[in-house]
Amino acid sequence: MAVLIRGGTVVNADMSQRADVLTDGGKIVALGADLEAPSGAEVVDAGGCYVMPGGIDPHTHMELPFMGTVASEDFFSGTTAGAVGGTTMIIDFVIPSPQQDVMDAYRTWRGWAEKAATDYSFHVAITWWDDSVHKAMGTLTQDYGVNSFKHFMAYKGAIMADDEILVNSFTRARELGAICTVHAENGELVAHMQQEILKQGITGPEGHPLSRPAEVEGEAANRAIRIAQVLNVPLYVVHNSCIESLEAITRARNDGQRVFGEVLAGHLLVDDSVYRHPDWDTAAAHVMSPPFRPKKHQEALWRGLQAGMLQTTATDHCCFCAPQKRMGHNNFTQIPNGTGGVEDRMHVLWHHGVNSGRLTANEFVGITSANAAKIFNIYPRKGSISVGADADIAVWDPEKERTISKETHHQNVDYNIFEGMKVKGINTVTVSQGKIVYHDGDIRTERGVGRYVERPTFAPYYDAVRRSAETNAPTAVDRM
Ligand code: URQ
Ligand code: ZN
Ligand code: ZN
Repeated sequence: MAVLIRGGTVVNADMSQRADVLTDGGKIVALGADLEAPSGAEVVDAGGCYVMPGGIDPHTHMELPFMGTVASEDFFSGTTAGAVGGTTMIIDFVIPSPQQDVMDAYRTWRGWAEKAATDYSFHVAITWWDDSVHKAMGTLTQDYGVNSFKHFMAYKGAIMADDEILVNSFTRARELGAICTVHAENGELVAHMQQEILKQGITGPEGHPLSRPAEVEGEAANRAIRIAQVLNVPLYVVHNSCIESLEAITRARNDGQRVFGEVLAGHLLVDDSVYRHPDWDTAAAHVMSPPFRPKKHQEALWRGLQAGMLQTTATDHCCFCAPQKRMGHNNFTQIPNGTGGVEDRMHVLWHHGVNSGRLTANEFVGITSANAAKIFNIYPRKGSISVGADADIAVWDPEKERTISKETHHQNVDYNIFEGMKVKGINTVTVSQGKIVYHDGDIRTERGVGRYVERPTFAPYYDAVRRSAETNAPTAVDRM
């Protein structure tokens, strides 16, 4: 089925142009003026609208088993909600339990994701280490299109990667041509601070941010950056929430180190006052890690995006409903960590990013799609409106308004961290794999049509490193 998107302005990360867009067979097949609609094609009038690459959310956790429960959003409902909001691909996480066979975990998550409505991929978390993990990393990069390995430096006693695991895994990732990603919070400090706060009799959600101040994140971000520097492996720091981690990334990037930073839409717009809300459920709904921070961090994060020190935006969509959050009713350390946002990310970033003048429309495409595609090596198949690219498209009406609410969102969670927020500029049409999956309130997603997207390793970079190791000739890499 062909789709002709007529009369719009194509907005890519690098340029904009007035052009019609023709898709067929799931690919973009033509861009140009006054394109003819093949017989049987669906025609979308994009007059006055922008035609942008579908969003890529590089950080979600659909149906994640975590802290004694399972996230309420599954791969079908979550990718549907994403499509309603203009996002056409997610990168989720395989998170083996310590001692769990990594390939078994990978197969389990692949099974869960088969219900997805739009395309998806997986970062694989390294939560323990032995020869089997070393081997599995090779299998995953060479046979399954995994080029990114995640490390939780938080969550002691559960999935925390200590320095030994970081060093082993980072070394292996470099050999394989993969990128390392980290959840940067010092898990030892968090565990200690949690007990200290409980001893003071603070058991409510207000204890959560107190147990993981920004310094805890800044230390871990810098430690991961330094380990990556010594081991010469690229690093991607997920959900930067504070000045301290942004400063660590900025220093490293100014030194020419290959470090990338992600920021959540939530951390850009929600502050720590939520934890002092008188309603327990409301405060607990916002318990996620790193926690929402005082406002001063938000402006710094926006500046980080504007300056190019942070390259991607995500949601860390990991939903738990009130009954689940109440598992921690007497002890904040037992409140399942996670919040939603996959449906609202692009809307809130356009309103507060582009309408505010902080970002251009092209930069918006960069931070919501193209940059993640480049970093995770699927550009320009994804993240681009160009001939040959996947036909994943958001038709964006800059005049259309929406008020965000749990009453009207399509996320399977009973709370919305952007509740009541009025935004102007949203997608009216979403195209995934060349099919219209959303059109002005009409949701047409289909269970199970989403595809697993393989992501190749970064061979040229690592070939240079490998050659230099063999010939001892210094390369640009060694001079970094
Ligand atoms: O830490 C994460 O990224 C997962 C477990 C989601 N939860 C969260 O609080 N961020
Ligand atoms: Zn995390
Ligand atoms: Zn996460």
